Order: sequence, then structure tokens, then C-alpha cells
Amino acid sequence: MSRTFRCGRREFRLGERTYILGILNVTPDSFSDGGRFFDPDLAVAHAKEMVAQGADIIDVGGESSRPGSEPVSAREEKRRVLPVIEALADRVDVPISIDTYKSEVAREALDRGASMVNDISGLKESPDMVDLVAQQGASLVVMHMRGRPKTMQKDPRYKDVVKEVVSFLKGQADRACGAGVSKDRILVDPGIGFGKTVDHNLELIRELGAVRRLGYPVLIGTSRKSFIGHLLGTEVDDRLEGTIASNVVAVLNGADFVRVHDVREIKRALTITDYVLRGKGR
Ligand code: HH2
Repeated sequence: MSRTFRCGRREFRLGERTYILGILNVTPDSFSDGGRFFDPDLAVAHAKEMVAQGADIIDVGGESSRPGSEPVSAREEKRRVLPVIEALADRVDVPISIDTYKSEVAREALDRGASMVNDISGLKESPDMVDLVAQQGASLVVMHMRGRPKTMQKDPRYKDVVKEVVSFLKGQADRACGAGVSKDRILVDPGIGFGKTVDHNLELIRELGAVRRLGYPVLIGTSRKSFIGHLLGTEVDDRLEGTIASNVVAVLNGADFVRVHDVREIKRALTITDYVLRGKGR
């Protein structure tokens, strides 16, 4: 396994510490922070705050993928994210990722300074996404999702969730390599909450080692998700402890990157986790 992940000009040495993707949702309707950073100036200020708190990459999204959500047009998605990406490219010193499965949005985001495409469809929605990422020399997140956000939580079933997710991630990540995406620019993500029951999510976190054994660096996103609310009986604004616990377990089980809203708190928790695990953490 290559021990470096590259994104833009940055090289992330894997295994040295855990790296953080700070979530920047430029949407009116995201499940936990919808509307808070819809204004481009507020979005830019929030990204700068997350960088100061320890975010290693900023992940900008313009369409909510919460269960039941309706897709937005590429035009509307671009209207939301492009001004923010353009402003951030000049103002923050960390790579910017675009959270989209639409190649049209990804292309313009990459042109304006993004370095990574976070494709929650795992390259299924846009046939030309993989070539775009390869041609641009960009980095790529291949995430597993069963179905589409609008209906994905209607009775998701698997024979063996870990096997199916691992096999999908292997197929799509290998396909990306074959199309010319550099292996040290690919992250795989089991897609917590995307067409999965509470038990599926818990099993994927518990068995994350199986994802790690694919040989690609692993990203995971548990932040404020509904399995935490379900287990603790807490609303979306009261899931920090559950987010921390699930991220710590994910790191112990092999996650290299975590995607979170509460960067300051997660950075503190993972600094201690990294010290204990590896003897260093800064
Ligand atoms: N989760 C969300 C969105 N994008 N990307 C990756 N790679 N992994 C994830 O787990 C993931 C993701 C959903 O969270 P959020 O962005 O907070 O909400 P919304 O989709 O409602 O904007």
C-alpha cells in the first residue's frame, strides 16, 4: 500500500496521524447545518474557522444527500458552490474537495481551484467522472451508496453488508486506477448512512479493517448521523459524543481520514487517540 495520499500540492503521510475533512454545506437543507452557511461570505468564514481548528481538507457540498432529499440541478449546485470554492482557493492553505456526483459540477469546481472530487455515488452517476478526474490529475473519494438519497433508507437489505461494500469499493477504485487516476490520490469510504440500517452502519465501523485491507486509504463520515440519534435518542444538534466515539473506533479500526462538522472537538479527541495509538499526534 502506498503510504502517502496526495491532494493538490499536499502530501498526507498515512499512519502518522488522522486527517480531518471539515464539512462545508452550502445548502439550505442539509440534515444538520442546512441554511447556516448558505451565504457565501458565511461559508468562507466558516471554512477559515475550520482550518484554524485543524481541518486538513475542506469538503464543499451544494446538494444535501440526507435520506429523502430531492436532487438539485447542476446549474443550482454550481451557483451555490463555485463562488465559495473560488474565494476559498485564494484564502485557505488546505486542499478543497467538491462533494458532488455530477461531472459538470466537478469540472467547474476543479477549474476554480478544487483538488478532489468526493463522489458519493462511487462513480455510478456520471459516466465521464472518472476520465475527468484522471485528466485533471485530481484526487477522488469513492463512496458506497445503495440506491439514491431519495429512497435509500427504504428497507435497505444486504446478504453481507461488509462483503458487498468492500467488493463495490474495490471494483470502483480499481476502475479509477485503470482509467488513470493515480493510486495515491484515491480514498475509499463505506458510506455510513447511505442505504444502511443502524446495524449495517455499526457492522461497517466494527469491520472497517476489511475496507482497509483493500489497500486504499480509508475515509469515514459518521458526523451527527441518524444512527447516533437512534441509539442515544438525541436530536441532530446533540450528537457530538456519539460522533467522537464512532470516529475514535473507526480510527482504531483503520480510518485514515474522518469527515466531520465539529472540527475543534474532533481534532482534540483524535489528537489524544493518535498519541495513544501511535505515540504522536500533532
Ligand atoms: N456524508 C454526507 C455527505 N457526503 N461524503 C462522504 N465521502 N462520506 C460521507 O459519509 C458523507 C459524504 C452526509 O452528511 P452532510 O454533508 O452533513 O449532510 P447533507 O448530505 O444533508 O448535506
